[in-house]
Amino acid sequence: MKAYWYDNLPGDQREPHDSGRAASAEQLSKLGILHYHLPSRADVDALARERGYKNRDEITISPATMGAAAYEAKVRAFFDEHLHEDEEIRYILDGAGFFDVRSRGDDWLRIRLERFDVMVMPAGIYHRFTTDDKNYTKAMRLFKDDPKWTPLVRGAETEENEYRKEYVKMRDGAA
Ligand code: KMT
Ligand code: NI
Repeated sequence: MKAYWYDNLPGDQREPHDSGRAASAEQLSKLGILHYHLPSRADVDALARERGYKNRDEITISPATMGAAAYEAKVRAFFDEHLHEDEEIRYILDGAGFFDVRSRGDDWLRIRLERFDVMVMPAGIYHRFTTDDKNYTKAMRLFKDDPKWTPLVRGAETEENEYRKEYVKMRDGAA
């Protein structure tokens, strides 16, 4: 795991976009994000159990598994800023990927996850995802409840979403 401020420069989303300014574990935890490196699947199962997760799936995001056109569409869709109404865990099984999350000041923090990295993202945080320039992420997605897994794209409606409001209250209280 490596975290830094996104450079906001134009160019392919899959490039690192590293501004050179690192983000600390403390900054991430203040946003409600937890991260671990868990090479043992049993540890991931234990984390899921402790946090009350019932569902999981595995996804391989690559042109080889999805087909080139579907892959490009998926990568674009994941990069559309959104939130979920439930906490979610992402466990990278192979390859790597970037999660961008919004800071308190509404800037992008980029989190690079590699094999065996785990991230717990709180409900209501605005985020987006992309593969890197190797175009390959194999990940386990763990979620508590099926319907709440739906991505809600940022807009006037999500600003009024109760999970969003709850998250902002938590985040601003933690500062
Ligand atoms: C999300 O919540 O945006 C995703 O799950 C992206 C794909 S999982 C690596
Ligand atoms: Ni998401």
